[in-house]
Amino acid sequence: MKTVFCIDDNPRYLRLLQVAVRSLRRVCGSDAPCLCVYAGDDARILETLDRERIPVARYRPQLDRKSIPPRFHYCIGCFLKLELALVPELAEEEYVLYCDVDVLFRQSPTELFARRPAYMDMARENTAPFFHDYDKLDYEWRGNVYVIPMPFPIWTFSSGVVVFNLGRLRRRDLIYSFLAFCRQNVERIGNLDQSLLNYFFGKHIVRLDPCWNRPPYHSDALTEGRIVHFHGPKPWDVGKRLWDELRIACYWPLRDAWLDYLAPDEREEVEAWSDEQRKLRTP
Ligand SMILES: [Mn+2]
Repeated sequence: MKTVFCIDDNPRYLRLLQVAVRSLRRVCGSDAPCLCVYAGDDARILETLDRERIPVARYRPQLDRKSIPPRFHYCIGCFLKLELALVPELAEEEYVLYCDVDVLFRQSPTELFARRPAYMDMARENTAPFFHDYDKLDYEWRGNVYVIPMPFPIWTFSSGVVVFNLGRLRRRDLIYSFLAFCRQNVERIGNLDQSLLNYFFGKHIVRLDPCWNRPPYHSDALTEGRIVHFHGPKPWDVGKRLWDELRIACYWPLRDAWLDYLAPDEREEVEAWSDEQRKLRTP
């Protein structure tokens, strides 16, 4: 099974991707199949991917700046994972392991590669179940209106690590129906790509063990985290007050483990990002 990552032109995503792939190769071997879906045009990024021997699929998303409202453009790259079923380079893949670039592999995800989800498998996010302003969402597709009742209370699955059944999404154009739902409901939902997956696929999502998507702020992330997900503060985010309460437990040792994958010049650049934040922080 291929491990798939998605980036756009944010240079910090590139740094995250490099560490994600290096750690994948350390635990799975240097020939572990992977693919980076890239929705940008920056020659320097392509050069770095080439140097790093990361295969690239250049892709123009359907959920683009025209169909996604401007207030989400700052993080528009997060929607890319929703379209993996349409990426030509993945047309032969029935199943893929999608990972956010802000992950660190600490053990081979052999168990994930063996999974054959009906639609998709994801780990639960450690949030309380919640309710939503809408008790149903509707959308129109190819002349019909569809209504999706919300599975209240909603237990959210994290979109940071997902085993996708791409074959299933391609069958009967389900992917196009889902993208119609996304375009028409992105303004009504809370949490971007993740909510779109949770609300549309609801009870079809099967739960993964939390060790496959462990945030560093869990007290047992060092012992239990097989894939650590820097959900919240990224490894250079050491200053922003907003995340003070998330830089706890295993954040610091896992940040060190992440930094250890960098070459000296790369590390210097990341430390400079951290210093910028420390300077901005007022006593
Ligand atoms: Mn993430």
